Amino acid sequence: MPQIYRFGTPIETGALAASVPVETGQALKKYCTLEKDPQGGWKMILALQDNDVVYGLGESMRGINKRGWEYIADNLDDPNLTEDRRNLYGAHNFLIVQSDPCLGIFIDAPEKVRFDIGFSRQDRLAIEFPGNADVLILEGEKPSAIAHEFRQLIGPSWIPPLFAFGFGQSRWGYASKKDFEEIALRADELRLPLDMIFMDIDYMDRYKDFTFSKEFSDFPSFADFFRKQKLHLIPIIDAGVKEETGYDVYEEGVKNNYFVKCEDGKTDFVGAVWPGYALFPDFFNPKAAAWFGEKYKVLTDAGIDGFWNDMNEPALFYSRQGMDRLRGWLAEYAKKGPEAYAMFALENHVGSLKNAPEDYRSMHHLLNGQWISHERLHNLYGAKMSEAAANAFKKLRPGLRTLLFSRSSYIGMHRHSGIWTGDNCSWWDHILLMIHQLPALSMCGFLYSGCDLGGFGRDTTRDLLLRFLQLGVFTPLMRNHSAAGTRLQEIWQFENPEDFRHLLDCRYRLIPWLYSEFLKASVNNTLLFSPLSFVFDQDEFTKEVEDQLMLTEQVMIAPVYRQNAKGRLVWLPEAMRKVVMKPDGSVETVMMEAGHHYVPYALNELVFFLREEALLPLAKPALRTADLDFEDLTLIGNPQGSYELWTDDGISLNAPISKRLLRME
Ligand code: MIG
Repeated sequence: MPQIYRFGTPIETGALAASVPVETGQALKKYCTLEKDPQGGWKMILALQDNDVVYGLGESMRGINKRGWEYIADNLDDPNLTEDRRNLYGAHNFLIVQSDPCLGIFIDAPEKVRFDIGFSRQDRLAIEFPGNADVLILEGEKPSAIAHEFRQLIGPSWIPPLFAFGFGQSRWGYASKKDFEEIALRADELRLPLDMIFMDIDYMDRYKDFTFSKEFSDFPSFADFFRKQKLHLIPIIDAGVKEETGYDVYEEGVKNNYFVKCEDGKTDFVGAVWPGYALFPDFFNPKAAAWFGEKYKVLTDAGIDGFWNDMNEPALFYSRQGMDRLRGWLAEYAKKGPEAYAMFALENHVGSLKNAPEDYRSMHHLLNGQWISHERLHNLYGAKMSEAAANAFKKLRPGLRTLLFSRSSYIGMHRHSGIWTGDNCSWWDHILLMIHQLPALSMCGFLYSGCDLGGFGRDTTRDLLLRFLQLGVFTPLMRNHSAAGTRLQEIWQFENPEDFRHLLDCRYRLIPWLYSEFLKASVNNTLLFSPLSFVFDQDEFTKEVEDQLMLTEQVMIAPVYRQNAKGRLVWLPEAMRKVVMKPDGSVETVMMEAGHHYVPYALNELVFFLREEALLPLAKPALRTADLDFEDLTLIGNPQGSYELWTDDGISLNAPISKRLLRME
């Protein structure tokens, strides 16, 4: 039986959708030792045996097995996703300890939580959480059962519109109409499947949310041009609202006290982000949330049906107070003249302006009639922004699904939004990072997710982009996105675009199946991606496999993530059917014995594995998801097998699902 152990008076986070019995926090002692720290927080400590594995933590660094590092839930905008990072953009405080018995642990608290998973001591799991927290404990026989139970408790994962499974082209820096038109044009010329074109911050008038630069003054007709080609423009919305007299969003927000305040509860908190000085909507105030949500109307009225919410940790380049502090310090420093470590002191003072803890501490929200510091609910801010948007869409686009994904997140947000995993780099290791994150995201309900394919920061290469796409073929969000200033990364920047086209064709051919499996995973609260060990739990070696994934219980993927490799070693826990989708459009399947194999995997083919009993439908290639024929399917796999295909209309909220049993005659 799931059980909540309650400490203090936790803030309502909305993470759980089901009601779970509550006991006093002290009763947690039956699972662990419990220590109180002088600041009022708690530390729970569990012993780890040699063979125990710890899974979970959604979007975080390191492996599928989280042992051997310390992770901190503290949503942060920092684009350096190196191995030693402790906190990323989202707080997904759920983990599964595979031990005897298996335990699921969810720390439901939107402030800082520290997971020391064998960092201080290899044989110990220590979780430090604040004085106000709900600790949910699940017991089960297997990790997969615990994951399933957790997903039931947090409620069904959000289902995006069908077009969101198409390919998306994006780049920070597209600013002119021509930039966007060019994408449609080139994709057309090269016959590249495409459904979405993303608009980054440069479509706005000086980074003001819900405005357009001069270039897009006739936005509705501009949007129409793409709609006619069955392409979806997906604009970005940032959390910070520019401080500017005459700007309606700013003025209305100030007048109605809709922005986050300083400690005094009166002055608006001002931080610098892309628009310069900016204010932050207080999404915890229902009126402010409804008001901000309404603002998407200028875009939905123009036919826009998808958005990405960015900078909602919220990211702070610096604050007005921080800049004042720096000025004071610099004046003093200039008087003194340089001393030892001068450069470090300077760098530290300037660098620590960014996302400064004292700024987050000074931000204040009025919650249930009481002023509380942002620090106490920091990890929920981005989720609340996306909830505001999702609620507004119900009115702005009644009965229709709207694509939405967010950078910052908290468990619970998975019921109305997806995520992307932020500013990765054009690094081979970041293919592996996505492989590690996908199953953990599934455990936390974030089924609609993906990374920036090709890598966001730094320069990509042709082979890296192809390898990223070979993984991206399987991730619900499949988007090529890159940062301004990096090497151009659209497919047409590279030789032999037909190799890329083939991978996109593979994706579109797989969409009926992928979408069907997505629906099942959402409705049945099952994992879309899981570690091999969740499915093959009799086999000890699979616990060590960190570069292959199960995508549903029937398909195994083993992407290549090393440069110049012409294939890779693959572990088959049982006899499986290797599927190769060849560049000429043919599909080769061959049974392989259980065991270790070197499997060739060329840049221009798609390789994956089916369990022996599995049957999988493939559609004919199409250039748009809307043109996919869900009736005209080829079946591959077990000649005696069957497949239940789930479909719906792909656009309506609560669309009825129809189920069709497919068999090879
Ligand atoms: O500070 O809008 O993660 O996808 O291209 C950078 C510009 C702000 C961060 C996002 C990235 C986006 C970029 N944004």
